[in-house]
Amino acid sequence: MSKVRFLMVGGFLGAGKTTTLGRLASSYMAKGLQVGIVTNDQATDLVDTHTLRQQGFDVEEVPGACFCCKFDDLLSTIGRLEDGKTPDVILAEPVGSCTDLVATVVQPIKDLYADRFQTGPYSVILKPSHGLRILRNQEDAGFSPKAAYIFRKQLEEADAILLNRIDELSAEEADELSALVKEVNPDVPILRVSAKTGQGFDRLEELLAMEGNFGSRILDLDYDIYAEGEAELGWLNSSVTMTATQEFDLDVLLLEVVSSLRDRLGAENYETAHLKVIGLWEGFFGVANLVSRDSKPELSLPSNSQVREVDLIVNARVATDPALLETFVREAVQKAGDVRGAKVEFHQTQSFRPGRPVPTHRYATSA
Ligand SMILES: Nc1nc2c(ncn2[C@@H]2O[C@H](COP(=O)(O)OP(=O)(O)OP(=O)(O)O)[C@@H](O)[C@H]2O)c(=O)[nH]1
Ligand SMILES: [Mg+2]
Repeated sequence: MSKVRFLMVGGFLGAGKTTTLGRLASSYMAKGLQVGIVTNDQATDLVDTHTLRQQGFDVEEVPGACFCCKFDDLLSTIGRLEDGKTPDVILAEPVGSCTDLVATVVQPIKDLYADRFQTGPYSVILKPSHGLRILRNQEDAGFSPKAAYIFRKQLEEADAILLNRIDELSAEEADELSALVKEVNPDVPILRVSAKTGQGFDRLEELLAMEGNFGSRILDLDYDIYAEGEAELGWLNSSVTMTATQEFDLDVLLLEVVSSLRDRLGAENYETAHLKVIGLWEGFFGVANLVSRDSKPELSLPSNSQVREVDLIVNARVATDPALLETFVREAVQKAGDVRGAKVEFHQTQSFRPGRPVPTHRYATSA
């Protein structure tokens, strides 16, 4: 039996992992390959799972904690993707505040499941907005030194770094980022890509097809700093239904919710790592995002539709108190409902600070 290619793409919150996996999945499928995608989050109600499913991909999720702490769930979830099918490629997206994935996921897969998987390079996406501020050691990096520590560690363990959003960067910024990455991980290949436009993806696919002993940069990691850095984030997943008597523009609603949250959080100087809202109704869907305090809210996937009713899922990762974040999200969604004369029903809201990661396995040396 041929082995399944296991490709995990990491990177900080809002770096472009889901966009990258969607683009890779489309390209592999166009070449006749069967692809399964595994998403991951600290809670349930994942915008990413819905976003990728709505695009027609075969997706299963590992909710409740990161892959490293739910290693057995990761394997059983991949098993569900294999149910009645024989995927050629499994694409896995870890939680964006997670690191030490080589020691806790790649190494155990290589060692314990060598007969089942062939592991490709572990690539990590560099998010330019926070990357420039953190790697330059700017005072206004937006996150504390502990969160910055996680950001650097993510880059340090990568087999390849994807310098994303190249469509927006000047040549000088891209050169500076490449030089800063080299200080963290000197020998790593750096690919300039745009998950949005597809620029650089031919080279990325060539890289991901390479054979070799990947996943061997095992980190020297202080789990206290890691845990404290993660716990500085307020994490919120919320599901809501909005029902109006008159039709309204779904995309305008999605952008309005993200924009009003941006204003509210920005006024208090709370740094956003990623704020995303998906609206779903009868086969239509749209997604709006905010990836940092100083970026513009954007409609990453427009629905181009008018609706009277919509299911909304809000996922927010912001450096603030989770209870406050929940208040802000409730108020923003309620306000958007009120101006449309809509009934707003909150179904489930989980808001918390991520707990200390306790990996199922941790390989101190390369197997
Ligand atoms: N301009 C531009 N925008 C991008 C690019 N890649 C991703 N984005 C946007 O960045 C935002 C975040 O992208 P995602 O793919 O959701 O990021 P992620 O890393 O999966 O985020 P989390 O799962 O929350 O950690 C979305 O608004 C995307 O449209 C890119 O290459 N260029
Ligand atoms: Mg994602």
